[in-house]
Amino acid sequence: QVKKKLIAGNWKMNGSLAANEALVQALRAEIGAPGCDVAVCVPAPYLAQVQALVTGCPIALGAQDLSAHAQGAYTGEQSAGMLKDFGVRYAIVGHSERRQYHGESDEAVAAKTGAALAAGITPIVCVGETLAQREAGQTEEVVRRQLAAVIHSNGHCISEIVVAYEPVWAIGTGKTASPEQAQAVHAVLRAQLAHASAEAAARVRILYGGSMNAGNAQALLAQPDIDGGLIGGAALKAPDFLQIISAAR
Ligand code: 3PY
Repeated sequence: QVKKKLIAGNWKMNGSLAANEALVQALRAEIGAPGCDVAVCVPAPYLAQVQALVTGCPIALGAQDLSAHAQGAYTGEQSAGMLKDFGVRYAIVGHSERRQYHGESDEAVAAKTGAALAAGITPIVCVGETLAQREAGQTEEVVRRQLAAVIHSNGHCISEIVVAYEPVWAIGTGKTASPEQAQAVHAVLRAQLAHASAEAAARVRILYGGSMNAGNAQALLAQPDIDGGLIGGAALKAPDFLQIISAAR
């Protein structure tokens, strides 16, 4: 059985009430019945707004992060339960911007993955190497280490996650991994999932992220182990995001 692809927009820290409404209305007007799953991962203050905007259309709501904790003295954080209250279906965890600017370790990312799974939110677990690591020939070792931490502490429900391979050197830089470069890493991740369980290898969608856009989406999505995209800048432009969704049919 062929997996349905997933196209998830990562709005990052962009948007406003007015801009979000215009963007979602433009998507709603054209999206029709997409042949893939679609999500938008929005800044936390706009979850309620976007939850209302996507009601009745095939766009799922996503968050960009969540706390590993259920509640308590964690100023500034949001729990999986709170996200569930707003209809959140997906949560990005371990985006490289969180790993880089907020010091999130592999263990922290694994704990957040567990918190999402426990609440019935699908975690989109991001892995990826820096330019220095790629040039040092460490790509495989880095992504395997990042995914291993998540598998190690969530092994029993690992087939419920989504993985996103986002080479750090391709994030927000306009540089994209070539379809062959991306496929090579996706195959490594697939093999690692297969080692955990055959079910995980078959079910887990491995998205490519890192400057996927309307121009390069088709070639990337044609690769055998690329099951969708986590889309940065192009997710903020309705025509571009719609074109990527069409490429994922
Ligand atoms: C990008 O495409 O730049 C992303 O980081 C998507 O998450």
